[in-house]
Amino acid sequence: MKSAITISLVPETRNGPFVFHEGLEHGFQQAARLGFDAVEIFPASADDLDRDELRRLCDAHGLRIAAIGTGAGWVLQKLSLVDPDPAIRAKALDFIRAIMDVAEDFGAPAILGSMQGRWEAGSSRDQALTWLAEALEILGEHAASLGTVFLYEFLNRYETNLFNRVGDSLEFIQSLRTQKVKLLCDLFHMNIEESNPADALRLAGSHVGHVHFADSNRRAAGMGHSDMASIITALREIDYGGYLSAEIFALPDSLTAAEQTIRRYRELTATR
Ligand code: LER
Ligand code: MN
Repeated sequence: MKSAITISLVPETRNGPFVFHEGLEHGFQQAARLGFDAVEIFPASADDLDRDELRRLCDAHGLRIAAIGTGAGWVLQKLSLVDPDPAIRAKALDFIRAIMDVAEDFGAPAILGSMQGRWEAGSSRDQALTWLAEALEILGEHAASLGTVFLYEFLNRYETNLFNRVGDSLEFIQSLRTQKVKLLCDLFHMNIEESNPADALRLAGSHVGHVHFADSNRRAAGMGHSDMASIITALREIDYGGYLSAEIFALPDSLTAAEQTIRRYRELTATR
């Protein structure tokens, strides 16, 4: 397993679950200093990402990009893949594809979290799931053409009414023709929704593509009451070799959250 820490470039998410908020240079510097393997970036859009700058930062700091989030399409523009308006769904797809194209240059996948949206009065769950499936087929095939995967993140019930748990999400992605959609398992959402997060990870098995490493209260691992040791055991059992990426609140502050994350990551992954 590998460690990663989040950098948000979106001022509107200052109080959201991201550790660093002071720009790429600062985030890369801190991540490298603390010994993380990679950073996960949350940009306002693909236009926020300058390939040359990212290349320079990765090389200068010896870091990789673990993944790139697309949630700002929802936060800033209210774009969703299940909006009843076809023009908005098309814009949402373009927004995500543009981020995937940059991410691919760094061997990183893009994430679909908040932009999956939710079904509202005026549409139906079945209709929303049909739109979501259509979008994931397109994005999965786009990922295949780029030689990467696409990450679908199920969220807790307060953030989406589409999929909240591994079981349903797994069944859904396995019903797709594309094989390139993997699950992003966010331990914060799982703590709310799963009866046993470790067993849920075992169920997801080889379909786990990325993990958001957060404690029960969305603080750094060790600052809440999740049983992280059992979660790491489950990830080992399924041979998970991807990232534990800290998508957490910068509490009590960015540096403390980052230091606690890497300390706990090392403790958990040191023993076999
Ligand atoms: C995105 O990764 C996520 O977990 C959502 O809760 C949006 O904050
Ligand atoms: Mn997440």
